[in-house]
Amino acid sequence: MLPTRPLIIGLGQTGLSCVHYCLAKGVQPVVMDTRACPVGSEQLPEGIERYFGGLDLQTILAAELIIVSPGVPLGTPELQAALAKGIEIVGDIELLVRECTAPIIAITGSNGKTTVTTLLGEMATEAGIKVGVGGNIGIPALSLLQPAAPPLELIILELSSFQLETTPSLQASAATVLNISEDHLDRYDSLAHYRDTKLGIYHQAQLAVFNREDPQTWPPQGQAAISFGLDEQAYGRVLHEGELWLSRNGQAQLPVSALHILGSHNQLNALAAMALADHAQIPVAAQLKVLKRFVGLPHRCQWVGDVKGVRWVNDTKATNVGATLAAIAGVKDAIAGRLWLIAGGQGKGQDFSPLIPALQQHIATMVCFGEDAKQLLALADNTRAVTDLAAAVAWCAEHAQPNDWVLLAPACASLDQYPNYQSRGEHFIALVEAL
Ligand code: UMA
Ligand code: ADP
Repeated sequence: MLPTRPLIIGLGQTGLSCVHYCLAKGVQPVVMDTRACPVGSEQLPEGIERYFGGLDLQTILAAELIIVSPGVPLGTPELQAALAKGIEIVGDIELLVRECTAPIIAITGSNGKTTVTTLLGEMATEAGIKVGVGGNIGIPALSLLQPAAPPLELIILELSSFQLETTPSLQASAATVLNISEDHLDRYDSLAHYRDTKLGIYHQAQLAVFNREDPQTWPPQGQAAISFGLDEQAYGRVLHEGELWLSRNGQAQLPVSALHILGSHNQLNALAAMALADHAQIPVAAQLKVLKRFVGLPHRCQWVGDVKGVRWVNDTKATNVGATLAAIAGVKDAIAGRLWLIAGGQGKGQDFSPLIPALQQHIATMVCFGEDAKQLLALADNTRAVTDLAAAVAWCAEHAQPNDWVLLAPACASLDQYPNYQSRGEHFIALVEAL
């Protein structure tokens, strides 16, 4: 039950979906946002009480329930004051799970969430299941609750650590943490804090699906669990008819060569999707059909074009070091010439040093731009500073030779120079097309 005047903090996609949810429940929310003119304000229905340009402590402390957007940290002093006063603070995902009766499959991890969420959603659709897919993938979860539509049989949620912080009642049918590598350390005080928040996804889940190669993803002892990895166990890989196949309990299912998505990280993504799909009783035929046709998502190791014999690849979604390393590992064996890397932006407090071995072994030059370029430049000698992405593309176009590849995999968020990672990727594509 919602109180009569819930307070929504943060407009944007999530806040707007919460406004519509409250109105559908016959409740008038109050909206607050630190920005003077927040994204989404033009879509806010007239008559909704609003406070823009800062957080009003008096209104916050008078609230019975606060619904907070994922981008607003719980550590914000005004929210801490509300918690200290015993005011309940939840996120949109909590409202969804309190309401919906369909089983929920919940997916988190530092990287691969959107790929696995999309694969699983397509598998369910292929099997004729009425499925709703939402969450951090960019579809606010509450928009899945459509009273007029036939009820959903399955809900698949991509969840960020921010969303998990405010979802205490998630009791997923199956939940996975795909992998853990450094990210969002501007919001968490340590990697352990970030990891523990992610592992909250397993709380009261019927089945935990974990990455046996990454101990940071392992669920608590005693929880029902199944693993995926690159060896022969459970969901894994076997040698069959002279090549590697994805496998289930040692039984070959699909040759790795039949996948269009590159790299062993994407094989792990496929195996995680299979494990979750089995739990959701999605037939194997539907799983394999989707795995065979899936060509990957835009902005993730996306082939942009070949110009004068040089291949250009857009992996703007590599917003942390783990994703950049996965992208390099995924493409390196396919390259006859050299690999040029474009990186930089906001580092979010990450340690960039895990890039050093890859820079030494696989990269001709890393061309760096953006707010945290200095930290990247300090990693190795084969680095080069430029002012922006346009200059990076121009420099690589000048130096790369036929058979070389140029990879945009920034290891950083884009927000110092772009509204989001997509805009950075689209700018890159436009720059390459103009060469
Ligand atoms: N805001 C404040 N004060 C703050 C911070 C934000 O008032 O201190 C306001 C902003 O002005 C904004 C509003 O809060 O108007 C909402 O911001 P939001 O950042 O929560 O954005 P949404 O549009 O609601 O998008 C969110 C997720 N954003 C974040 O977690 C930062 C989207 O994930 C998600 O797709 C969407 O909900 C739907 O569920 C994006 C993301 O970057 C893709 N996620 C991070 C990631 O993947 O690494 C976690
Ligand atoms: P997320 O939604 O978690 O950001 P995506 O599927 O959008 O994940 O992929 C984001 C980036 O992470 C891409 O750049 C991709 O190359 C890389 N990536 C995808 N899957 C994995 C994985 N399993 N391990 C490491 N990196 C990955």
